[in-house]
Amino acid sequence: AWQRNQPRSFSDKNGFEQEVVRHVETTLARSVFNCDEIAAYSATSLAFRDRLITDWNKTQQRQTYRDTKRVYYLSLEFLMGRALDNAMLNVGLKDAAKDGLQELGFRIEDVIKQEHDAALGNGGLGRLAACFLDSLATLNFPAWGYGLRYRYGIFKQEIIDGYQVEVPDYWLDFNPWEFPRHDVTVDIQFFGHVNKSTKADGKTISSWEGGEIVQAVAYDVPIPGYATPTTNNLRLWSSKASGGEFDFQKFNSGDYESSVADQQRAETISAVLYPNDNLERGKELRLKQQYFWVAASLYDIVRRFKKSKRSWKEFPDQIAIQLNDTHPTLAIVELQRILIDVEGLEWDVAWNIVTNTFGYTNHTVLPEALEKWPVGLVQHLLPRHLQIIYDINLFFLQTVEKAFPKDRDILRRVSIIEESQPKMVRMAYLAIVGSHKVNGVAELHSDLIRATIFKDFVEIYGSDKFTNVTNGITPRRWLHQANPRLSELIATKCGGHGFLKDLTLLNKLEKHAGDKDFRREWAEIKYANKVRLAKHIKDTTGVTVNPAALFDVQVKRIHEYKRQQLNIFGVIHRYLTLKAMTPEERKKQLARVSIFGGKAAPGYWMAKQIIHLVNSVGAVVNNDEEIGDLLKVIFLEDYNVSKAEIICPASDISEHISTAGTEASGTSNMKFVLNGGLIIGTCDGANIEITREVGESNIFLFGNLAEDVEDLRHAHTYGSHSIDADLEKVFLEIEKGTFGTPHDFGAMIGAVRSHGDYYLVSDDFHSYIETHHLVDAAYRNQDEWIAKCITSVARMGFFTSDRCINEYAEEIWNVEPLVV
Ligand code: 26Y
Repeated sequence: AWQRNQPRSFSDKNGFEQEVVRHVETTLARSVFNCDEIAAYSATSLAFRDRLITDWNKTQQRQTYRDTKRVYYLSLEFLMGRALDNAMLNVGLKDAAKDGLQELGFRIEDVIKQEHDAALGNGGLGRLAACFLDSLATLNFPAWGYGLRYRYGIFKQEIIDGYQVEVPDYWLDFNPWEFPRHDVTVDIQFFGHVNKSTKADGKTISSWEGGEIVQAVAYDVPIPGYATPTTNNLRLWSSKASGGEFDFQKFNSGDYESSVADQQRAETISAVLYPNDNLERGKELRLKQQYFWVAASLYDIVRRFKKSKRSWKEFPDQIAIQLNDTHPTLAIVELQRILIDVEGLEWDVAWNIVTNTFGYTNHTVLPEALEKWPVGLVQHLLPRHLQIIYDINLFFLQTVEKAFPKDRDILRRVSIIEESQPKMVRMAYLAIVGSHKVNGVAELHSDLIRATIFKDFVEIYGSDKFTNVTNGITPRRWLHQANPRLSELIATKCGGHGFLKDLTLLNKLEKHAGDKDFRREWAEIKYANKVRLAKHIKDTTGVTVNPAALFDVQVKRIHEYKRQQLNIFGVIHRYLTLKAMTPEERKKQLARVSIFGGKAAPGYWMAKQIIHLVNSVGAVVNNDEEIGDLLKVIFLEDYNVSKAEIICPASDISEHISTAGTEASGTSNMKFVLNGGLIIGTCDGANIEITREVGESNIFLFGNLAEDVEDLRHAHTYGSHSIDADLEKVFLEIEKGTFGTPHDFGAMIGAVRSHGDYYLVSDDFHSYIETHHLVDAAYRNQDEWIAKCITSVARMGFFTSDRCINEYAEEIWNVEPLVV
């Protein structure tokens, strides 16, 4: 008899084991007696995937049936990391899987480690998108993510002779978490020309014709919420030549090679994630990626909307689209094009729909990260879109002119088209004009964009259009999954694991900060986490570090504004100070391990020099017998999400030391504090709000304030600029050749000494060193240190991405959860 092939489910250890064995024997076609860790990982993932499918189908059916408003989060980056551990925890069956795997002869940690990170992002912006998906599902919001299915994620970093080497990250060999939807495809047009025609009623309509077509194929990834059946969808587009495998005309006429070449050219679009973080390079292929992804996503969204047979004016009541930075800004133009050219709506009616649909999140004030595209390039690739951009700009400038008739300069300043040579399309301005809300990602950052880069727009639209939503992180991955023992300990004081869904419940910990036994257990867990990281350090670098030393961590993308150079100069200063001591004095010093990690954009030469200096200092310090355990300098290769899950729980102090006013928010600062580490930081980004929550006595702040940066820079350039005396000693030591060929580091020193010290390294150096002395002193009093850590964790409730998503839902999207 015919049987419906139900996705199999299980709810306990035995059921899990049966499913694993079934997948090993059938799906993988292997024998259970010949099952290695990779096969165990594959079968475990397939078993959990089957479980997710049921919930996923139900969620999608319910959302379609109820037809309530949905959120679409458009992001070129989703830095997901591993999926298996997360899936097991979210469905509440990790313990069952652990026992089941043990009976089959495997340790669950080893099985989890087999999974390749899904590394479809650079850093903070991409990881934020991943945390948001987790919160959206956990809070039962009807929401989809839309992104690109890159064949290569962010490159793998190898350190060879102290230098970064990039290795391609081919990750799709076996990916059980994606479902190809070969039936969900969209034809995407590029190039061509615009045809104008006049209809009988005298209306002119434009149509975009000719050019070439590339096909977008959907791949769906289930996003399970924590302790809820809601399972949302992340749809990633992959590019492929249209018209099947080959161009058959060429194929039959014997032009086999060029047919293959066409195919490859089409596949190039979704081939690789651009590895620049906060650094715009203006590559044509990137603009192609942006349009390809945006057009496919909008086609999909509009198709779904049309099925509901509602009138167009209801579009913004049914759909909210959030733009993760300016990367998807073309969506604004594309929706306007669909509405006027394809659906025949009047310009004003269409524009009203568009602006009520979109929200735009800004993630940076750095000028080098603001996207601009040459008008000529847009014209060539997307001729109709350029016309629409010009029309949007024209109507916008007309309203500005009416409102500010006396201000001649404002039109030039706010124009979407920059009248430069060549002319440029300013994507951030287009995003503002086409959205109903614009938000920054931390209070200081939102204040800064209102006061600086978007000041004119605040004048034009009023301040209500500009808002703040301070970033957050998911406590499921960043506490429960990364630090299971701490999560269990917290649960004993917070009435179970409810805090994972309502992070403010952490405040119940506060009254236990003085409890001796609790502190001891807390300290034991931190120590165990440090032992685990020490082992990772030993395995990957060969260096032995003492887990009893103070672990000082700075892991994030390498960028001058994040000031890893300040950190390493500080480390050299510490080394010189230790060297100058007598052996007796040295014995009294606190042992430290300085841990760095992070990738440099392949074309960012200065960032690569910083990596080289860290490694060169490590090579000297780590082999200095006089120093021994007192100081170790480690550069951890290939920092990524799964490494962060080992590193964050093991930190005593982490560094968030950007030049004030440059780091929009930062999110790793939140991860470290949530894992019971303290931070040393500048008054920048979310550090300021973290300070407000945890209290000034529980954070080590230093350095100049954002409001003083401009004057200091001015003084460097036009006044005299004297370098801090201790920093100068560090420079002289580098120049003596203590850390290898001094020439290698000439540019780094020159940037501070002779090129205006744009990032204020010298201005902040003294304060930085002094503050590190305070850290040492505080760490000596372990009882009080642990109390600070516990108190800080107790006060971190605000920084969950759940709070953040609820704010977006209320203030920007106007969507409600679909209660299960
Ligand atoms: C235009 C292109 C080159 C580009 C590509 C990636 C520009 C920017 C980016 C990535 C930016 C990014 O990751 N920004 C970070 O966003 C985080 C989440 O809001 C913030 O916490 C962090 O401060 C900010 O640097």
